[in-house]
Amino acid sequence: MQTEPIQIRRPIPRPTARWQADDVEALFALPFNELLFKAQNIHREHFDPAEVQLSTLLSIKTGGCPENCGYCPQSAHFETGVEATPLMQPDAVLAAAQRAKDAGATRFCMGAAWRGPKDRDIPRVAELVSAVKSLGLETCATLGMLGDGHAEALRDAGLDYYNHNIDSAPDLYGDIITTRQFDDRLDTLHKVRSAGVKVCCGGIVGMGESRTQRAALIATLANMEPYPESVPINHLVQVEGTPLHGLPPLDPFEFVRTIAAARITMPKAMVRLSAGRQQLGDAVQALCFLAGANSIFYGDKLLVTGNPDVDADKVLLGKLGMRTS
Ligand code: SAM
Ligand code: DTB
Ligand code: SF4
Repeated sequence: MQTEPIQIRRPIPRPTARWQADDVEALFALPFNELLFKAQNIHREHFDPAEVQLSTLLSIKTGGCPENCGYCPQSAHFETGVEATPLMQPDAVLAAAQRAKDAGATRFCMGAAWRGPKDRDIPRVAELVSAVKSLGLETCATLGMLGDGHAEALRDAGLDYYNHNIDSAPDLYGDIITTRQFDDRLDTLHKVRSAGVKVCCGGIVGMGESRTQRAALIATLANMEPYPESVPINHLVQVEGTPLHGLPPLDPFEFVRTIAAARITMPKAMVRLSAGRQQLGDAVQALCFLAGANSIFYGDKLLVTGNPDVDADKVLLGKLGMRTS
């Protein structure tokens, strides 16, 4: 009698996340020196450890934002004293970009306090992107949630990077912002990737999150396919009038650990020391470079809050023997 060959049913291989949040938390739990040693070794496989990249920010449209991000001084929901302004004119943006280039920046990031641009805003921002690109700078924009076709139009104007942060671990997001969902962020990030624009995506620490949530933030970034080319790690700048003002400060070593975890899990990304450098001070920033940070926001201002001034940064980088790339 003819018998049917036995069918061996193998389980269909499913893609597994590169990083489990538990594994990232285990990195955080390493003895500090061991974590930094591991991060520095990985850093050296991919980068010159003495090099740092400089990005300058400009707020091209400030304040009056309809979103209620609990950390943000530009939200119209909170009394922070930030005045709303219209979108800047191209000549003023070009002059700021030229100053940034003269000071040594290689990337220029334009930020707008929008929930997202309207269709009619896109040609105006595209004009700004082309103008900045014509100076030979890398261009980045952060405008909120993008609609269909926006990323493509900005790409065609010369946009190299789009910044859109996930900001927190998914399970903390709803405590910080209620006017949009975590998945809205992923949707815009998908649009940016699909258009072939490079992704700048990171988060904020010091928002009252647990270590488990810091690890989950890093794991979420590291599991993106592919992970972001640029990863800005912001230390919350507490601004009076915002709901997150008055939180107990984060232990600075936790900030350094977060940088190290980002470097280990995203070995080839530019890991940027972003908001909060003024509060961190020189010694903690030096530890962050040891932990694998290789980029900073450079210039006297972030979007509306302060940043170490250019001269102070030149002195710090000089003392550490770091070169700009
Ligand atoms: N409106 C756009 C958006 O939210 O994507 C772009 C500008 S928004 C100011 C860009 C990022 O700045 C936020 O995602 C957040 O990570 C960071 N940010 C804003 N306020 C901050 C603060 N007080 N401290 C640290 N980072 C902050
Ligand atoms: C990012 O991750 N941090 C920058 C940039 N991307 C747009 C913004 C920091 C803002 C800090 C508070 C302020 O000055 O508004
Ligand atoms: Fe608006 Fe962006 Fe600030 Fe949120 S972070 S309030 S979206 S400017």
